[in-house]
Amino acid sequence: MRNPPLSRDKIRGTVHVPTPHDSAAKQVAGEALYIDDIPEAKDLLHLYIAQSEKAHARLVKLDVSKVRTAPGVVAVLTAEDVPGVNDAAPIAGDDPVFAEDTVEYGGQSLFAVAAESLEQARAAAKLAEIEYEELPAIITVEQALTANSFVLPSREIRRGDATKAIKNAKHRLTRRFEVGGQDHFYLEGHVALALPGEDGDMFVHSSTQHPTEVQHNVAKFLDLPDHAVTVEIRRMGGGFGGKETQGAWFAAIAALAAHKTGRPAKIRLDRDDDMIMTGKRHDFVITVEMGFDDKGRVSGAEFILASRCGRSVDLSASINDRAMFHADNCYYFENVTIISHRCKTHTVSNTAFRGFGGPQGMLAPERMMDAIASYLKKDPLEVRKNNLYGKTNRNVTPYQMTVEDNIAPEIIADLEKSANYSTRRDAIRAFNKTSPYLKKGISLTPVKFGISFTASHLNQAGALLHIYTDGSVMINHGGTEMGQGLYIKVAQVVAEVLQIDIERVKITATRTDKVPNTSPTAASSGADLNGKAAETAALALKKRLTAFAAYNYGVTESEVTFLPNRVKIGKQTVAFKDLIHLAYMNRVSLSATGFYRTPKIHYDAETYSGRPFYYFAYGAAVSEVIIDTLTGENKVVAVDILHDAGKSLNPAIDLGQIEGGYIQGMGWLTTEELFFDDKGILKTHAPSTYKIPACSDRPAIFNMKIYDRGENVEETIFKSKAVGEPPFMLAISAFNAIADAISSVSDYQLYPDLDAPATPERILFAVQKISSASQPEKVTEAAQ
Ligand code: MTE
Ligand code: QUE
Ligand code: MOS
Repeated sequence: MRNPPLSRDKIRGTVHVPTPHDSAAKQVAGEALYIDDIPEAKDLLHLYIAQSEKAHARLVKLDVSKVRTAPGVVAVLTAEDVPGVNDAAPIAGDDPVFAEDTVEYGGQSLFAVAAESLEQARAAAKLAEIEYEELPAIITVEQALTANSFVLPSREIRRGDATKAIKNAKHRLTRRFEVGGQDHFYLEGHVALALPGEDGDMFVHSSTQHPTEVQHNVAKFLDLPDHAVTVEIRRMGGGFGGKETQGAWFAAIAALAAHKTGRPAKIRLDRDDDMIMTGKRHDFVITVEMGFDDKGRVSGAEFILASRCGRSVDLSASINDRAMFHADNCYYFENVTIISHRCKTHTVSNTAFRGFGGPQGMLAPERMMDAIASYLKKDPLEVRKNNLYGKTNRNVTPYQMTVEDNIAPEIIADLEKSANYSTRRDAIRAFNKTSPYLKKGISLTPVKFGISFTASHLNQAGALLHIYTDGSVMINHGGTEMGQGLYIKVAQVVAEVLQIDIERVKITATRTDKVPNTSPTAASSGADLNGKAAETAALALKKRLTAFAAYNYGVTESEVTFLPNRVKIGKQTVAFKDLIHLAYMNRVSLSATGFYRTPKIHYDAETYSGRPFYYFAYGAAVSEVIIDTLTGENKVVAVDILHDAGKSLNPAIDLGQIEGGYIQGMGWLTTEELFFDDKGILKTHAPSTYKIPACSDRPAIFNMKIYDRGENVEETIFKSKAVGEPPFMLAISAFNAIADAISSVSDYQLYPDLDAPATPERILFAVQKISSASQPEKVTEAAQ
């Protein structure tokens, strides 16, 4: 065998190297294919869904006969046409795809029209004769609490005696605040394309984070075994949690149309329909009471977290659990009670959204730290530091997990310094003294976010790796790509293990027939789980190739070394692709699967105790804002972030996640306001009334850094940490900075009541309230 060139010792795109997203150039050029870009077959049917106009009503009449005879209509699908089970819920079996006797939210699907064109389907849907008998509708959390309306029983975590500790504390404060929901506003709305096959088989392209669940739901809906249904997703135009469960409804409808007609069928929601029909982040009403000493150290804390779940369970159990698990954030609360109410309302069923309840839970202690600091006339950062988890004591969470990897103190200290926190805080206070209308505010908030699905069984993943005879490699795994860079990270892992350039590694669409029984790509664990599964597969092939090389060249296995794009075997060196070809000629299998399950985690869902998380991801942010006290207008002007990604798999991707997460969190807490009228109808269902951050809202000063001492103490994939969700919560600093700016109006004597999102309207109200309050806020000093 001839000697290959030995020129290059650097391989492109291995781990820890900033490597561009595999789709970036294609996305910019418009060449990346989404489901709606797949060339349409001549006989493709287009689907439109007719929606309920009432939040809660009995369906007295649903007559679709005029729809059936409308021009272009090929089929009309109602609950009666479902051959299997009329449900596409993830867990509880309570999400009918088509309404039966009653409707439980405005926008609920009544029936679907399949026509030659979307325009025809939409026009025909209007011809249905529908009569409702309206029933009393519960819309808000407060209404649900009054009516005892819950989708699930209330839950509680309790350690020590919080009531007593609060009573005995020198100071105590109570706060109530509302936290709004959030629409996912992915660029690509929900979409599914179903292609009928032989024997009743069904192939579905679905924009989903959970292809396996779509497969199960389509199979159940059509009364088919799972093996008859294949689901594929190459990429989503954003998911953010919104495509974890509810994409199944649309996949099921497209599949039913294909099943009934034998023709391919597509359903694609436009923006308004997507916003009206599908679930969002849970909004919460939160009450917190804390007792504390002169230093602001909390001795007792009581949280009541009540969320709007909507009409069905969806993932509300896990979401509200995660809210409870993050009500501590980075702080040790010795005596603590966390109560969670899961309210049933006649609104769309709320679902996963980046952070998965964590952001809502975490806002509670972060608001309280500032309220306490204001009350004690201290720097909020000092109060925070007085409450941080310790390294060896004061380090057990309310759910009995020991915080072993606490780097919050270091991250906070580094950021405080690099962002010039105290100097800027002083300068802002000086500015506010002389500026009558414009007021500035600043805040530093930390994040500690638990990594792993709290539903422990989901912490598993599989991968499939092929090497072809030309030395090119194909990797497939159970994770889905929604823009977060999972595919490139997993390809980097394979390139690293096999020591080959990333260009040799083909990343292929996620399909249920390649890797079965997958978990949703969620809980930020996509790279942790699928990266490990891919590593396992690559190591298996490497081991096989090593054994073959040793045998073939008559050396020991320890004399076989994988060098960049080549393999050293004894004294010889052969190109990777030549070794592969040789292995094939000698009948060595060049395909392997890999499997991974997260170790160490265990947790008792009944008592809320154990180790639900493999580890924590940390970060901290300083945000500086300016508000106009005459108009309520506001702007985040400067942001400094220090975020822990462990040993980052791909610093370029991770910085993108940090920036995107912060900005999305900023939108949630400042401009994005969902408004349901008193009949429960969503009035903000388009960008005209629902404001996500624009490019111009990106802070002019935006310093982001990955914590360079970061290294996962656990054996995660190349010591990296999950990064998808945690940075979202860094935006809490923007909200608190706004509150700080408002507080300046009272010369920092009062801390404002401010609900999220801090829209100009709310800021204006808060400013007015605080300026007119002549009395200090109502607080009770404990009798000593
Ligand atoms: N980034 C982009 N660009 N698009 C997305 O839809 N989803 C977020 C986060 N980052 C999302 C994203 C959410 S909700 C999660 S759980 C993680 O990515 C999922 O991907 P990962 O586990 O591979 O990080
Ligand atoms: C974080 C998450 C998820 C979670 C738990 C977390 C998540 C998710 C589920 C889940 C739970 C039970 C199921 C299921 C999904 O749990 O995204 O299908 O049966 O989907 O801590 O992000
Ligand atoms: Mo992310 S909310 O776990 O999809």
